[in-house]
Amino acid sequence: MTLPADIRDLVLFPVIIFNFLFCAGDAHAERESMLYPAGPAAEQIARIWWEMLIVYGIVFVVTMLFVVLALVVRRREHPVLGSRFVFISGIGIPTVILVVMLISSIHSTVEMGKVPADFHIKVQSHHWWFAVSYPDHGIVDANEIHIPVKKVVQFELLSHGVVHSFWVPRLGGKRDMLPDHPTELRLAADKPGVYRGTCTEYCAGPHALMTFRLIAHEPEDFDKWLALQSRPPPVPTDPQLRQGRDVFLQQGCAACHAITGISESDTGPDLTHLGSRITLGAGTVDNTKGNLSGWIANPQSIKPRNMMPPSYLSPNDLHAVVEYLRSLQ
Ligand code: HEC
Ligand SMILES: [Cu+2]
Repeated sequence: MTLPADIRDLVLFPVIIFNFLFCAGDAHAERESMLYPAGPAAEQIARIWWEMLIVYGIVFVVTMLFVVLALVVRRREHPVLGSRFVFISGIGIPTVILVVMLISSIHSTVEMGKVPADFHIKVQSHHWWFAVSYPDHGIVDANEIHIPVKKVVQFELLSHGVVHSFWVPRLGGKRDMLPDHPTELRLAADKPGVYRGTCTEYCAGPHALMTFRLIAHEPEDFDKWLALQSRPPPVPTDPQLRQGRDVFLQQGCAACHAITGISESDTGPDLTHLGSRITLGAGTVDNTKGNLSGWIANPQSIKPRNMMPPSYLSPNDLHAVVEYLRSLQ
């Protein structure tokens, strides 16, 4: 037996809500849902969400009771409830509820924008990855953002190309990333940890594989990280690493990728700190030796339709460039 489509949708609705509430993550995975807020902005958003769920849930139940009442009570000459009741419950009460909810959400939005920023980071989206820079410290990175905990970080957001959107569900709201028009967003994390961020505006191609990691450190660890990253990578002395660097410079990689001190292009992600990255391909796979070799040999097999062409390196050159990139911390 197949149910008519609208009945099926009605059945699906509670299933979706149930999934959203209870399956947003399992015990083994990170719970990357806005229902597990880890910062002040996200807490405000989660609070509004619960308020809305409860208030509108009550409205829904009460409305359904009246529907049932209308079905059960036999038609009479004179209506059971007069037109005054219809005006109050149909126009008066909804108007009050909507105005109260509107004021509550406007209030939260204003509060979120008011907090003064302690730290400044620029993020620019590209087809289909994120360039990250720390203008006050001269650090450039990609697909990974490091912040100190309990500090309000002001993100300046920009896009190279089409509209993308920046979202770290556990830390706050979404903000569009537009070409030629910087937008800003302030976020803070309460606890150290790795938070997943994503592009949340459909941007064609491998949009679903365009994520980043935001890593919140204790202040001392963050200072160590800053000091380490501000230094250019050491010139390799090991013969294999030297060979890897030469492959990087001579086989076209340097035409698209920057590594501080040896190349400058910003067509692809900056690779100065590739060795310390958690993922490859903007969150597509873990940064392991095997995945890195696979990525360089044929990035399209890992992230179809991304902008990096396959390379045709000899096994020996591939091995050398992998070792070299892994040495860049
Ligand atoms: C035509 C430009 C271009 C060339 C040439 C190129 N790349 Fe890329 N590369 C990219 C782009 C664009 C990305 C980002 C892909 C994505 O995630 O969507 C990328 C991603 C990468 C990544 C993953 C970085 C990360 O953080 O996710 C590595 C590693 C890499 N390239 C290494 C190389 C090496 C080694 C070579 C030379 C053999 C090379 N690339 C040649 C454009 C290029
Ligand atoms: Cu996108």
